[in-house]
Amino acid sequence: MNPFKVTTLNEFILNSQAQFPDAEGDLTHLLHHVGTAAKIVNREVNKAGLVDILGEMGTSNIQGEDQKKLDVFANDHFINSLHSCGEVCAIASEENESFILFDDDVARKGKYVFLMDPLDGSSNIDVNVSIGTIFSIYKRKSPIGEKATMDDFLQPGTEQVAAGYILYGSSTMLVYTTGQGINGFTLDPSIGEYCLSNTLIKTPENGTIYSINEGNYLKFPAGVKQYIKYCQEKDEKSHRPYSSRYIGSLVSDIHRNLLKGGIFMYPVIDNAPHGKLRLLYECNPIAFIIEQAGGRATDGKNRIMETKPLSLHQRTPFFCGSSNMVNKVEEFIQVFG
Ligand code: AHM
Ligand code: MG
Repeated sequence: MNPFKVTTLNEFILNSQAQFPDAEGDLTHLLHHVGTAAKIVNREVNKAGLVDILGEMGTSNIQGEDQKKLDVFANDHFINSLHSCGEVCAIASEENESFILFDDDVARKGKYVFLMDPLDGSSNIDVNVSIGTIFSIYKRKSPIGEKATMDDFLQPGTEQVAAGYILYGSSTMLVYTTGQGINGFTLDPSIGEYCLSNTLIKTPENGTIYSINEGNYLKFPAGVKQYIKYCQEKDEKSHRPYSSRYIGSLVSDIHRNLLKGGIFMYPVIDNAPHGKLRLLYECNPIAFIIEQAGGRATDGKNRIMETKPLSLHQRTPFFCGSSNMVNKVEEFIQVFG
């Protein structure tokens, strides 16, 4: 192996495209734009403490949550960048009630719809804790050349053609899949390029980390409470008690567990009877990544990616990570509810 060989994201996606002689390069072009938009968001995230971009915008998004200025910047920036790329006919975002239709001649010919949470974990921005962008890409169902429709977005996760996340952490990473495994790229700020750092990531079948907001313990279903007890019990063979780790930034919690092995859980709770996380632009893309790494993602009973979406901002309970850990929590849910 040549120690000086660096594979950049753009080189990697071009090489990947070359394996499919019929590919027209449009997804490659789109992924390139995602990477570039994320670099600019990363620049703003990094200097957030220096300029007046921290703090609340004074408006709320459609879910009644306060919007932070960086949320708004990331949302606007991804929308504009993906519009200019010409491969996307419409975008759905956590920050916008309805989808955004690109109704010009070029974009109407775009083959893809793009769904995103432009800046997830935004309550962590002000305190300099890692945040992320999550994205999901589908081929449109509506005829190319016409206006995109809601049905283009309400496809099950199994139809995703690509998905990924960007982690704005101690270093910035882009992790994505097109269904041929997952690869991770670390942004080298000195050259401004994402460099391949994690090839064909596989997550351990058994992990020793459980991630859940235990402050909600009293509101959890009985099966989840019993599983947490199981995680805390001593058993040398299964390396219990497990460690509890919870950042409150989905991308960061998932990324850590992906590499180390673990389970992330956001169940239904009394005041969130359908769970908190959104199916289309949080759970489905993460589920695609985790499955490609050999893990599992379910709502406690059913595979997340097979859920038929009914609305853009639909929420779902979410259990995701090392396959044997997800199997185990499902057993508890089946017995105790
Ligand atoms: P957001 O999209 O408003 O940022 O909320 C999503 C975040 C996830 O990143 C994280 O897993 C979860 O909400 C944390 O929720 P809680 O604070 O209820 O534990
Ligand atoms: Mg979010």
